[in-house]
Amino acid sequence: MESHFDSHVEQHNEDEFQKSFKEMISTLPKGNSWGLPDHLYQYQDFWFTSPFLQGVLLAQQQFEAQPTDIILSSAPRTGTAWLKSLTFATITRTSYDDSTTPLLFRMPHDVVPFMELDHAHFSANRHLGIPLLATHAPYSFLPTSIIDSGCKIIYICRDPKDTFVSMYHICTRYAKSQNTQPIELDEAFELFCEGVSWYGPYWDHVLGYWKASLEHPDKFMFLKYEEMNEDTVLYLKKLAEFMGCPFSTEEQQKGVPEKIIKMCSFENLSNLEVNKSGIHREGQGNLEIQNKIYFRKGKVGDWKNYLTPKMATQLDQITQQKLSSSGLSLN
Ligand code: PAP
Repeated sequence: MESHFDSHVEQHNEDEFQKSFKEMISTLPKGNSWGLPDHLYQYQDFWFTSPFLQGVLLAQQQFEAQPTDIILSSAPRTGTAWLKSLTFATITRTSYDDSTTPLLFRMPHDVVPFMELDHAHFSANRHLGIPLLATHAPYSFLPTSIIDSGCKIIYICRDPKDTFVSMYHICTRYAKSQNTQPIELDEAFELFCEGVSWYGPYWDHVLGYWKASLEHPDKFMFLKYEEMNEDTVLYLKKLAEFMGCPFSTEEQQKGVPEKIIKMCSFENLSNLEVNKSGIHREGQGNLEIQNKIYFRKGKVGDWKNYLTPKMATQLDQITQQKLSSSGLSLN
């Protein structure tokens, strides 16, 4: 059955929504743009750019989750594209192999859509039996239908130091591609520490999902980029089980998990022509970005090449303070 979210929103409602959104956003606290064309706006304790906030609020009104949906959640720069490619390749492994998968000619963000921006694309995937939908929305912003339907949620997080360094780089690379003035590292660092970053404060984003995962362990899988990197085979098998499509003994003997991991590796994906020369969201104004900007190094601990020991200690202290008594560690 076609859901309300899948169908076109009536033009009148859409116009009304945009009008009230425009009015509402003009009243919000405005934050630094990190050198990008869009400012950040603070709404209910989190910072968003306008198109993403609009997308989250629209999804809250319209998205009707189904119990079989699988939501991939993450704060920006924590491993979303990697998680998308691994889950997509695992779910579609009986339809495609490593020589036919759409991941060879579409970048991961074009293969698994974002709730905030890609409604139509998701319904097409769902009809094809690919129930994966991604979001950067904080837990408290998820549409109630996601919580009520009991659908599964996979969250990935990352050491805040590497997350910050990755975020700083995507902003400077994007600014350079647009010939605008990139933000300085020190300024970006202060903003990140203060929580003024995309979907930040980063720690609050992680904690929202962490607490929810403790309350509903059967519905949540909580991953860390570093642990996935350390033992990808183990975590891919766990992911497959969690998604309801475990690898059979025969598949394991044939090395199917290892093949998926190789295909989705940073080295492989970043060297594909589509990810070297393709454009993401072509023609969508400020959302348009070169695919290659998304792929940088894919390493754990690259922060050591950018942060001074003082900066690293400062971030670690914030992390310790924010996560104290949560039972979660991030570095
Ligand atoms: P997004 O918020 O822009 O979607 P996201 O995919 O969550 O970003 O994270 C990007 C990070 O994952 C980048 O890290 P880096 O800046 O430290 O290098 C990116 O390089 C890394 N990444 C992308 N693809 C992969 C992959 N296949 N395996 C491991 N890391 C990856």
